[in-house]
Amino acid sequence: MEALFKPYEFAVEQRAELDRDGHFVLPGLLTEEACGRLTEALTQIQAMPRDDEEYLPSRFSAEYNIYLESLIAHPQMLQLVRDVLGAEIRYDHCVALNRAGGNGGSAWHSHEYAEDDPSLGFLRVFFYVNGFQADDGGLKVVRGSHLHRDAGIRAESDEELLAGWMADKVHPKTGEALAIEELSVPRGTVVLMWTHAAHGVNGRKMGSDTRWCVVYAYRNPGRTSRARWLSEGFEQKGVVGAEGLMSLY
Ligand SMILES: O=C(O)CCC(=O)C(=O)O
Ligand SMILES: [Fe+2]
Repeated sequence: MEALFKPYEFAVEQRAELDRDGHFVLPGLLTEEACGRLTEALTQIQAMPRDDEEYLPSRFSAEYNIYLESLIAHPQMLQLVRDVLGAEIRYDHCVALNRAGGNGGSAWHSHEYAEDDPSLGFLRVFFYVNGFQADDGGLKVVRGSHLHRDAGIRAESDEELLAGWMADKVHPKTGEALAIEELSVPRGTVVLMWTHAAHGVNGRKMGSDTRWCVVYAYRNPGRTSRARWLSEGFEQKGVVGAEGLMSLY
């Protein structure tokens, strides 16, 4: 099996940071070989016709590319995910997040899963294959926002988020004021994020190259998941190593 990650540390301290902040950055974690293969895979996804409204090749990326499929159950992927979620995990989705020059980015939002049961986690694993600068397709976060476990965070701009959802809230663990943070990350970076974290994406500059990115999402079973994008055929396919990971419950 080809290595996916370089050596890294994800022990109790790092896990505690993820739980406190809502996200955790592993800079340059992807091997050079993995970056090459991912670029190839995401280029192929990007070239597929997306005239249908469902954007199937992006939203079901692993079903359209064998390398992306193989990462669902890559031993290093599963180890990292289990270090966060524990032994009982399910695959949720794999979505290509390529952003070409001029892409408008994404408004502020959070995602749903088991709002009433914090023991059920939902983890997003972002692969920022060629990284990004804050002002060029950069991911934005609000430390501590995930602890509110609010699936309904929505804002069109930083100002709207500040004046709206953030206005009357603090970091539930530290008591500190909430703040918007713009990340910049190098090539090969992996970002872990709890799904209830507030996040948004700055636009990609006109004339910039494409930001190659894919997200893999996993969760503790227990609830239905709105984002569970996999076809029945794919669930039944028997992806090697993913036995027991593909079912809803
Ligand atoms: O494109 C990105 O960097 C983030 C996309 C996003 O919000 C998500 O996949 O949940
Ligand atoms: Fe998101």
